[in-house]
Amino acid sequence: MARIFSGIQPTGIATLGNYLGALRNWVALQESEDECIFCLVDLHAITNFQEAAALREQTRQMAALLLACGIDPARSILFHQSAVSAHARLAWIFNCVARMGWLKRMTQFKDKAGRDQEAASTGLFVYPNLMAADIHAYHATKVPVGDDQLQHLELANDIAEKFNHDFGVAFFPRIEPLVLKDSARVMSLRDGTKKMSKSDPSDQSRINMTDTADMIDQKIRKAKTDPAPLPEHVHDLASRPEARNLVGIFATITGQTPHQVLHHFAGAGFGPFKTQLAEALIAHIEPISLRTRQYLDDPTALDQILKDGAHRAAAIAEPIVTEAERLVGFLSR
Ligand code: AQP
Repeated sequence: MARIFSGIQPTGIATLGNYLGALRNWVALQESEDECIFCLVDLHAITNFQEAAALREQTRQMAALLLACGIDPARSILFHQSAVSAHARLAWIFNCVARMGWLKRMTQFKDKAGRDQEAASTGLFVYPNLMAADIHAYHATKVPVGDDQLQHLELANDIAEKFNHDFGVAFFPRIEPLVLKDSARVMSLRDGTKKMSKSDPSDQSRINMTDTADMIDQKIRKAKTDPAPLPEHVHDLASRPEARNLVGIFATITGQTPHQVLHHFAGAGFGPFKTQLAEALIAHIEPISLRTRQYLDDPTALDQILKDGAHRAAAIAEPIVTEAERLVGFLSR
């Protein structure tokens, strides 16, 4: 049995992108023989400023959504990162193992920091070290990731290798990325070249997993497209990022291939396509949204699920990180 670790930032309400690219796969992973640990990475979330009250609400909201999607706390460990101090302690050690040059090569820092890198938090710069600590604190060996995170996983392996080499041990295992088939990359509804993001300033750019049927319908109707009809072949979507994105969403949410979707809609305008896309999304999202609200109606029970999860997570991470601290030369606490 291997251990799987994955995290999501409570930086807003999860989007259809988070759902199709990550959450839906996490639920499926619970069927495997592996032990699953799912973490609401609030330490990562504050690498960009969050209002304190909003962060608390977003963390509960994300927990409720994960449960509503089918994460089962009886089978998996679900908790918030700041509740287990092992993450921050190991991240500090890794800050001292990783090299500046390694971090400077991280493309996600460049993307997220934007033009004014000098104004980015130092936390954002060392974000990959914390991500490495999240995984290595559990000796997890499988991490479900999208393409955009592969570079961070390579760095996590480089850090582990250097740690093992520096201290003459074989303590941290190698991590394998779990590249999931059918894992979809969902793009913004306003710009098909940009990833759909929960922190995009425009709410019209995304479908939130808590949107009502009316909101979903309205956002899909207003989603950017082009004047040409839907083509017959998938390769004809290559230079039409918005159309390609909507066809991709349609295919993923209805369990078809883009080819099958185009076979049905080829030659038609976007009107009828969008109507059916909105219907399919509503049928999928509405029950999840309803269950999320039910979990949020009982914050005490929700907090208890996270506390239990943190307790179980700490029971795994504490001895591993304590041993890492001993190897580094810290006196025991
Ligand atoms: N648009 C997307 N399509 C497919 N997968 C996506 N993920 C995020 N957006 C898409 C996947 O969701 C998981 C959790 O992501 P995260 O919250 O830890 O960070 P992120 O990738 O930075 O997601 P956001 O929504 O864009 O957050 P903000 O706006 O706060 O930066 C990851 O597995 C990610 O690949």
